[in-house]
Amino acid sequence: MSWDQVWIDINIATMSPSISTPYGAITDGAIAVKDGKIAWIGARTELPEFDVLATPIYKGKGGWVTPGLIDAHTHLVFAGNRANEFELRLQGASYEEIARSGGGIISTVKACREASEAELFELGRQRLNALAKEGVTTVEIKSGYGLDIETELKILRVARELGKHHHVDVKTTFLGAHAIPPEFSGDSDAYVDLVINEMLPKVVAENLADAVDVFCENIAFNLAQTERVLQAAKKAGLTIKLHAEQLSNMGGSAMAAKLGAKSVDHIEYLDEADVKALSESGTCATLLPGAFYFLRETQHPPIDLLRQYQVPMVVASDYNPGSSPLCSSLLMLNMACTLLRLTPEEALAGMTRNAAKALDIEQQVGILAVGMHADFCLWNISTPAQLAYTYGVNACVDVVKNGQLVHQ
Ligand code: DI6
Ligand code: FE
Repeated sequence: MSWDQVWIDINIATMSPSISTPYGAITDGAIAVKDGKIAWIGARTELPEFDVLATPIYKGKGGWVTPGLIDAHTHLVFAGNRANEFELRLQGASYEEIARSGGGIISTVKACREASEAELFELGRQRLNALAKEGVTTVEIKSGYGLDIETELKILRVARELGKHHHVDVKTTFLGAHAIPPEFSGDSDAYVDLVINEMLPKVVAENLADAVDVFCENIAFNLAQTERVLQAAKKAGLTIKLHAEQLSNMGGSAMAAKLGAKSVDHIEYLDEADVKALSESGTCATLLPGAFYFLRETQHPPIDLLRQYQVPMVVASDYNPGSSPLCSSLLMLNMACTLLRLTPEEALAGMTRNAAKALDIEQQVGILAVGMHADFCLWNISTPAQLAYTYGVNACVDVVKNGQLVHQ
């Protein structure tokens, strides 16, 4: 066998559903990499003969290898911060009150309109580095803090550039319908027209987005407006997803599921009929424990129903300055368990296998199996549950992206 590298002295949480052990685990395993892909994976004792002198061999000191983590929902390109609103909320104001009085998303929009592409790039790069240090190898980044043509395109260009200049793969999502900008206050339909007729065609022409998202909520866009945007996105050949059922049940999830959305995100207020709709359409349910925590939400997403109907659960950071200023994927694994009551295995699946489904990249990443990208992390842990159990001492030892050892 001629391989580019071989990993031994490792345990492997493959997260593959075709291996029946918890975490799809292979203890005392080995991985061989060739041309950026996994060429062989299995028990060390079954590793075929190979040229040990000509092949770099990496020893994992008995740690665990997992698929590279995938943060499938972030808003990490933004300027400014909202610490002042954090203080207001601690004095009693609600997130919705702040949003209605021109703060909230709109205050970040002002900062983003003023920021240069270079400034946004540098801010995004630092945040991407923080996620990468914790083993994230793929991230989704949304626009939505521009709300005018120029700034929406600017944010998406920055997100694309980040992907080109960083080992972390970036999937971009156009979220022009995130909030109603002040210029269109009182005429949200006209803003939706702008999103559909002017922004979207430009986004498509420049190939700036892989998907389209909408914030369907009583403080943002109603069901009919949301459907118009998603239909237009589908027509343009983009995948669709939705911020839905975060603060109330607007029916967005069921509608998006019917349109074939890849995921619906937040979903604290999802009901059983909605869950059924997701399971019928194969739509993922993205849980965002950081926003749940930071907004001190008390309505829990219906985890038992999602399990019952076998809807793939995704866990993501929702990293953003308003509702989840927490730039850590590992922290989300912990919160998904402590706050939302996922098992550590479900949480890890939510940041690997299921996150890949939500981003439509499950043929390449998300599990460790022959033919998949060699995209994995080595952790200094003695059991995979430790990833969700503890937080603060970063156990990520090595990251391999497309067969390349990343030095960070
Ligand atoms: N839901 C959220 O939690 C974020 N966007 C959204 O649609 C919040 C964005 C912000 O407050 O800046
Ligand atoms: Fe979000």
